[in-house]
Amino acid sequence: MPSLFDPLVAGELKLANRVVMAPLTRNRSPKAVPQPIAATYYAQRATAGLLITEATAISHQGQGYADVPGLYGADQIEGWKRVTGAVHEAGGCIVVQLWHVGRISHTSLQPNGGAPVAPSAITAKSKTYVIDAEGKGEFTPTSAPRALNIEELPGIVSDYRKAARAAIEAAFDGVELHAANGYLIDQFLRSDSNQRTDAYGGSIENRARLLFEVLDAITAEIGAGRVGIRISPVTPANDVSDPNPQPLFNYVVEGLARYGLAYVHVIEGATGGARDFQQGDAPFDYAALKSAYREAGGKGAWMANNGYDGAQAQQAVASGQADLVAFGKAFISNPDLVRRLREQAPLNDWDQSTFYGGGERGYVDYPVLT
Ligand code: 8OZ
Repeated sequence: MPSLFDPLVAGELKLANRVVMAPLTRNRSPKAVPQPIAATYYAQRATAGLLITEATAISHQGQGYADVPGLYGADQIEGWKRVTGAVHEAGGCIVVQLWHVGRISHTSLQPNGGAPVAPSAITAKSKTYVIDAEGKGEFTPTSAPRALNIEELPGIVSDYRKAARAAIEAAFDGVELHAANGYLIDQFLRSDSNQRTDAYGGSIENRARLLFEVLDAITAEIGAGRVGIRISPVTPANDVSDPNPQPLFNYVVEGLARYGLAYVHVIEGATGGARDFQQGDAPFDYAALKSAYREAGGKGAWMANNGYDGAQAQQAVASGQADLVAFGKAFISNPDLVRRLREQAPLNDWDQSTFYGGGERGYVDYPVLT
């Protein structure tokens, strides 16, 4: 029986164990550039089998929160090089999560103060995080978006491609495509936020078109074995919904099977909330989702996420339900989470007030076991 603490090869990624650090937004990158302290933060957690960075904007247009990092300028690549260098020095493996927020943004964060972009001009009932002139962070309603013109989509695909290239320049081991949590790609997938009448709206095939065009571009650029993807079939995060998620996401994973990806990362239920959260008439069947992927020939590692504790994660891996399990908040407060899970040691509590923005406190000062 496989254990959470066994090594795993996922595509081109060689992982020391099955414990993954989930992507976690921390808002500590002024001007979208990761600071030296980010190298300390990630290196402290390098005993994870895989580190997935916080969501990282592929372009200025793709940014939706204050002080989140990007991966489209030379200074950002230099900032990330410090992180990858420190993680590799500590023996870790790290991929960067590629992010375009779509409509989850604010005019103050967009190029020339413009409207955020979306599949359709529908405002999300959601909030974003901005920092005011005095440096105080606050959550504020997202701005009304404008619908993307079909001629603009190749430019967005190209931005993803360039970010994947930049990831390799910055010495990342690979990338994770963020197709979850109600951001741009998920806005295209779900019928409530996508009311387009062109080739990118309507049918499931049309709504998934942008996702596959982006994957075509990224995998051509850096090789599919260095690419993972994150999906969240039923999350209501950022005001997305679909009345019939099972056929939609079964279609998505069947399409993923043809690439030879490193992994498929699935948020079960409501992001950061209930794992049995439901959209549509029936509970979502995650086992059926995984079977659809495997039956279509998908060989990537299957990564489960959302509120697993150590025993549940071990059980998921031992039973074959998942190959990898990603932990979020527990990794913020336990840099040595792998050791603590292995020794069944108590975990430090997290301090929610230091999740978004700030400095060292709640970032690099959580204690490890002695
Ligand atoms: C929390 C706060 C801001 C962004 C996600 C990137 O949900 C995020 C995010 C989470 O995927």
